[in-house]
Amino acid sequence: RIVECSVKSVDSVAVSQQNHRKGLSRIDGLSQVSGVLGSQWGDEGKGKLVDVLAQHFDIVARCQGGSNAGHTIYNSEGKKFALHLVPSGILNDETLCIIGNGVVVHLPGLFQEIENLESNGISCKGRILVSDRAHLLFDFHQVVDGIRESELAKSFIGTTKRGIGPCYSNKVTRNGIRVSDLLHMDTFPQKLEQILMDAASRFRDFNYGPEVLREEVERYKRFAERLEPFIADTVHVINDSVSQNKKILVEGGQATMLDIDFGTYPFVTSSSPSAGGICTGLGIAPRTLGDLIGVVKAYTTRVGSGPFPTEILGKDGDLLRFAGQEFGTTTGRPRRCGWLDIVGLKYCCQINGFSSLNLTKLDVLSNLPEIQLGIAYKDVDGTPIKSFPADLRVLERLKVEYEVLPGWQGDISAIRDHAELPQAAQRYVERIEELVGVPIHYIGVGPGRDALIFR
Ligand code: 2SA
Ligand code: GDP
Ligand code: MG
Repeated sequence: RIVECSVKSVDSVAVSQQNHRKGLSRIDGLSQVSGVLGSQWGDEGKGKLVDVLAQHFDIVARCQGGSNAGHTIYNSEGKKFALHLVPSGILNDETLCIIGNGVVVHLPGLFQEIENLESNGISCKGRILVSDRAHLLFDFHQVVDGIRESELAKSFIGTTKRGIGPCYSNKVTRNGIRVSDLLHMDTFPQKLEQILMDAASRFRDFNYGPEVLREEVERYKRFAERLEPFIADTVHVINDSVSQNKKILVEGGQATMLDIDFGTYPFVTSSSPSAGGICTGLGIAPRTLGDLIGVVKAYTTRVGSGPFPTEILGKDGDLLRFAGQEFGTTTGRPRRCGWLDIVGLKYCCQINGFSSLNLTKLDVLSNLPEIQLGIAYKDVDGTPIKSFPADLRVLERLKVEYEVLPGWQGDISAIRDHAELPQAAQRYVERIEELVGVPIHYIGVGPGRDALIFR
């Protein structure tokens, strides 16, 4: 059920139907357990691809991150939804959405998202499951996130201040509170008091009184009742579904360049948005994993601090930001913009073993006189850098070697056939494929569901 696009002429009807058929065969060919992962610094357009593919999957599952993620999708009437915790399969009535054990769950945010969806006629009852192993992210984690950022002063990370780092810290310190703890309200207050005390002993600016604790416990008693029908052993649900031959699509949040291990540490998020995070965040065995699609924007964006070798500063960067409407889906922050970084992309492909790529926002590059591709890194002394550097000092001072390609003129957003794209746009797509060695099976030419060229 790929949504048909609005068409204007008989020719475009034929092209659209052909694209539709190509899409069906591409999607039908995807493995039983497939994944969609970000391959830059996030906001590549993962939500849109997941929404399109979800129509052909039984389950869509999130495995890491939390409400720092912002996935923008549009329904077939063009209504916009910004999702943070709820998987992007929710617009498809028959898809079960799972929030896996690797996710950190802010319940007030989740309920707000559910209310917003339901007020727009999207039923969530019985369609969202939250892992009993997932960790709870409390409001105080968000406060601590803000305090940590202030402490860092000029070297702040530029987090979304959604409490992600502090919540994963509790998880790893082993004093976190999990969703299953909501089913034991007798011990919950003591556990909550312990992590509040822990935070208060570390941060002078963080304080809580007995009144705050009491109110929070009462609030979570109500949340516990409300969440109960959503709580499940999702490890069992997913593995059971695998044995029943159901199709499962994993939706990554953030991206490999923000991965706690592989990203530009410490300017990263606190989870594993790369392939490994699927196994640990859902309880899926590695050999069960099939196709992984890397989502890559036709240029690069980054929100928050940290190295960005191909960044375009000044007026040209601003032009790209406005053309691509590059503002954070969660925080509204302006995103930094730059050219596509092939070195970084190859590194991501290596780590994740992508079977194909979805190149998104190609339409945004229209009408530029020329387009640059960052194809190699060199150290300040001119020595070629062979792999993506771990060392921030190297990353910050390296020189990028660019290949310059001709741009194309005109609007490409109504095109639904690769062969009908301007020659220069086709060349751009093919050159990326050549350099990276992974086929581009999907090309985004607009934000809507239908604005996708299948190859
Ligand atoms: P955090 O909040 O601890 O995960 O922040 C750590 C770094 O991870 C980056 N990060 C993101 N980067 C891009 N998009 C994200 N989601 C939102 C969106 C972001 C927004 O979809 O636009 O609205 O600002 C996201 N989430 C985390 C973050 O910028 C830090 O660099
Ligand atoms: P995600 O976090 O990877 O899901 O991406 P975001 O939703 O944060 O940001 C991607 C933005 O680009 C959203 O506003 C999408 O609606 C939009 N988008 C996705 N694909 C395309 C595309 O091919 N062309 C254009 N113009 N916009 C797109
Ligand atoms: Mg986003």
